[in-house]
Amino acid sequence: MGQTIAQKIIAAHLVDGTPQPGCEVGLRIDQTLTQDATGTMAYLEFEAMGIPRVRTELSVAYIDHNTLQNGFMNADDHRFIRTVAKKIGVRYSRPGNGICHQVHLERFARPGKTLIGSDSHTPTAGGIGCLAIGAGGLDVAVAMGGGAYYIPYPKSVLVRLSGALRPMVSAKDIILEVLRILSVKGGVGKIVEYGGEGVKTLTVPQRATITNMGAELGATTSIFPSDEVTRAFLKAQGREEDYIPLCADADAVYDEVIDIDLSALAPLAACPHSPDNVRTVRSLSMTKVDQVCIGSCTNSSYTDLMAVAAILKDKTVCPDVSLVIAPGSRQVLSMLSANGALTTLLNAGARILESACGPCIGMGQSPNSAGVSLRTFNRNFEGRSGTRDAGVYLVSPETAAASCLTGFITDPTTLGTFEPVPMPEAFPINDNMIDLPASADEYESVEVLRGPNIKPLPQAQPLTDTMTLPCLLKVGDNITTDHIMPAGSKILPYRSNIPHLSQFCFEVCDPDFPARAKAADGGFIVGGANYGQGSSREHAALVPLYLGIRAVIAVSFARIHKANLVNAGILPLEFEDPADYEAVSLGDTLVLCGIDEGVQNGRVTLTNQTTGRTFCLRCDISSRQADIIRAGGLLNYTREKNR
Ligand code: MIC
Ligand code: SF4
Repeated sequence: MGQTIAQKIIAAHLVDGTPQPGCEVGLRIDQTLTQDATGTMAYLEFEAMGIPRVRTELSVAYIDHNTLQNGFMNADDHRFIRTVAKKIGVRYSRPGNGICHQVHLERFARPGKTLIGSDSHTPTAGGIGCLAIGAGGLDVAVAMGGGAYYIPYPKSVLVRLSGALRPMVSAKDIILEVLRILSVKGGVGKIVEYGGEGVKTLTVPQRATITNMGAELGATTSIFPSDEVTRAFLKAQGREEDYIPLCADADAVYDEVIDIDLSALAPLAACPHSPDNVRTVRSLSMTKVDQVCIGSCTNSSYTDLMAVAAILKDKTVCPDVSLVIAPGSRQVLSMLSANGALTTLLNAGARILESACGPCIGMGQSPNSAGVSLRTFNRNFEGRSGTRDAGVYLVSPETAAASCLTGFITDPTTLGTFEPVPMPEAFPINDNMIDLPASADEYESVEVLRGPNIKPLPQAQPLTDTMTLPCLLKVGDNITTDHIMPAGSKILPYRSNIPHLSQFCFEVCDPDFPARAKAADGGFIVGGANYGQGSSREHAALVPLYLGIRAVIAVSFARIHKANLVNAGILPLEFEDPADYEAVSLGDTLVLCGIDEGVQNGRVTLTNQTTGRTFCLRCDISSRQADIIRAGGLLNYTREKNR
């Protein structure tokens, strides 16, 4: 039987397990990336493992999330990451050099390689044919140390593209269409592959927009073939030698096939507050707009911003609208500056932000009260922008640009046609903002500089066979890691200070939760379907651990968060019958029985002491994960194994 692209890369990197659905497989990891909001923790964890130098082919530390530098905390964290990276053998992409996924795509990602990153949008590199997966910081630390990365062997989905996009319809509209079809839960446990005749009409940055937002499907990753378009992009980035061709076998078998005719697509928007709440832009044309933000790892490439410049040329942004633009990398920004497009954007009234995540993660530019914000980003979860009652719409750069001129959500195809922006044959290459690590002879003398904001990691409690504890929080479906552990300019600087972060845990859902949890001295969280969707931040597990959470009982989990719970030593349990979710209320006393065996055989009994009802929970973890839970988390487990 033929193989899919992902199956080929997995087979070439398999170090443990059986490659079939339902089994867990361990993969050798060629490359890792971290960003600063998750990186501090990942490097502290790497240090705690006692391995002196990284053992990957390439590891890069990016600084792109925490760049406001309000107070000393961010600057201290940057300095820690810079010095620790130098010591342990990691390249360091300085603040200002760009967003991790954009820079990695430009300078490092390679077809056929495996990459894990402590950021959920690591699959961006799937646009170049790399098997790129988002993971918690601890998993990245283990991979940096040469350990395997484990995933449940995924099912495969083929999205078969035909035709070509009409002018002013863009890659963002393709992935929004996939989200409309599959929903934010539709990709869980699956790898989404793109194929069909339409693939060759898409550039690498367009492909990367699509694989980037595959994270919003909950997919393990998304991947495109590596073809002549890939070769041309690598050549333009001065690294044609990184090219290898890669495609699925003609007789590859997929679990699911979705057909999309690119020529039939219209501009789409994801409406508040979920990336799968998709409607046509045309149907939203009466919606008045307060803010437009262009950028993020989804849509801030050179061609994206050139398309925006073409639309804004010799025009002025509507007076009611604030337009901000964050170019994805210094390479992009310098190209816009060299060819005059930056002046076009400035003359139109754009406010230019540094090449970083910025408003995407609530680092400034929160919309006005009840404001409508159009963003070319990938997430529009409630409160993520920093304004709780704002409505964020996710759109393409073309729709964003058209709308900031009219002040209403505007279908860009109504503007007439513009010359398509060609892909450059050669990008200007300048890696002087990527510092190389110390050599094998020098690294021992490098001093790692730490700031006072770095606090110790919380420790998991030993597992007991029975736990009798209260339900400290009950939440609904599709709870995101932004609900569990919000980010934003007030909170993000404390990513290496779990005690401080804990005050904000579940702030959007129930601000009393942290105090209640502390007073209770241990308890459980009950959640609905797709609990923990969104980011890879392991803080969404470490902070509940610090607050005494011993198990999360949910209808179902998002992949990365479930792994992070296990890595932190928290039991992830699922209702065998989803209807039993209704049988637990906030404050009920819950008794979990048979945990010792349950982590091994997959079943734990729950008795609700308050109501007298008893029912079954699934403990759907691998035997490796059971050992991790027993050891009190992945760090202890890895230390024990390395002893
Ligand atoms: C995000 O987009 O939510 C983030 C911020 O990039 C996160 C990582 C983090 O929380 O630091 C992600 O996507 O993993
Ligand atoms: Fe940064 Fe936003 Fe991309 Fe996350 S989604 S990496 S915050 S740009």
